[in-house]
Amino acid sequence: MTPVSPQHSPLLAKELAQSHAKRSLERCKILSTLSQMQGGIHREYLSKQHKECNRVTATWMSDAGMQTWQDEVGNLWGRLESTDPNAKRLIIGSHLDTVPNAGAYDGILGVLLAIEVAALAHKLKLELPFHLDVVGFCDEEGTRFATTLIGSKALANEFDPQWLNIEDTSGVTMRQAMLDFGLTPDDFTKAALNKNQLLGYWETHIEQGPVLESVNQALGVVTAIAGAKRAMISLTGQSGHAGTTPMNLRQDSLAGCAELTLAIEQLAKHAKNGEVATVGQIHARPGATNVIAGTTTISLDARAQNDQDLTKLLTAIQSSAEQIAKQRNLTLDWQWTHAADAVACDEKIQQLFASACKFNQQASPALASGAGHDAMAIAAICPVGMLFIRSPGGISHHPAEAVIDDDVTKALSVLYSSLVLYVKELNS
Ligand code: HGY
Ligand code: MN
Ligand code: MN
Repeated sequence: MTPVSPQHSPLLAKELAQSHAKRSLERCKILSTLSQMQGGIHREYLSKQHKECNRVTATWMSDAGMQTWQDEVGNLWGRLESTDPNAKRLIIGSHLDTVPNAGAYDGILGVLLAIEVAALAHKLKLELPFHLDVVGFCDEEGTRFATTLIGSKALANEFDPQWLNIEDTSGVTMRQAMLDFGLTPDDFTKAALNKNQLLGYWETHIEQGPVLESVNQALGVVTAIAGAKRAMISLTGQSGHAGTTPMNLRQDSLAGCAELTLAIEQLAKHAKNGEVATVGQIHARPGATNVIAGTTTISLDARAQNDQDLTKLLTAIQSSAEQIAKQRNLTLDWQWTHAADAVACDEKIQQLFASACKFNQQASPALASGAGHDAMAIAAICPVGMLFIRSPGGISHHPAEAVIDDDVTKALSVLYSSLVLYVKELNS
């Protein structure tokens, strides 16, 4: 390996960028076939498809000259070693799990672009003053076990042992699913990283919203990631016969949850700073056409650009829930399932990405992220930065999720330029 010298220009040759970007898109398609749903993409934490995805992605990491391993909670790792065995670590990556009926790029493309950067650094014999560690997080979406950022929180030593008892919709606990996957559940603490070894965490991700398209830009540099809280809210009344129970004598939990869902929508709509709140799931029991639902549970996902606005919105939602429960003579149960504070991206990493964009004659519009990302959890142990790629139509968490090939080429070029500029900065 030769030290970074003039021939290591921060600019990647266009044909190299194009060929490696093309390969990352081909690999997104390959990974999208590792799905647990017919006719669509769905790969959840600790599924057989997750195991196969880690296996396939690890082979691509090895081809890129990396050592590979899987950690104690199922995150996949690849390392392009520094010549200095005691070097610190720069982590680049994203997540390999998906929502149900997902697109092919959310998370996945970020991991595969990180592998391409490592492959290029290896091919171009870029000498690294740090270990370049690529991570494929095991669970960012949090759709199997209600809680989320499981893999990244484990790195930050924030894996909650209570999670091991959470059951999925089939009644399988996380503990059992980890055992079936070949993990030792109680070893989760070993996945935690030593933050003194970390230089930073970079994540490339599709924007999943309309902003970059609205300014006709391929890339953007993320300033902050919205704070999020999730809860499961249950109202319990009285199950009863749909034909014989007069309307004025009912304690209908489903009607109560319906009223609360609309109240949640109105409270978020009338909030002032772009707050959002979503009820994505409703589960009525016993769930028969001719039975008044005794207990109904709805999911709540609420987000805001700062923690004060989020607290204000959630307080209003909680008091509305209490009011509806009282008026309808229902019992309210509120279970928090996830909380991630709003996170500011590191200024120096933002500047590095902006300089790299400039090297590549790219604008670098700054924007906040409404979507949550693993970077939120990693921010607890090192500086984080995110590079966004335009989402045509702002569509995501949907099969129509797309990227523009040339935008991916630009993202790879900027990511590679960032790496070379960062190496030069550390060597200077
Ligand atoms: O829900 C989110 O914001 C992310 O896509 N998991
Ligand atoms: Mn994502
Ligand atoms: Mn997502």
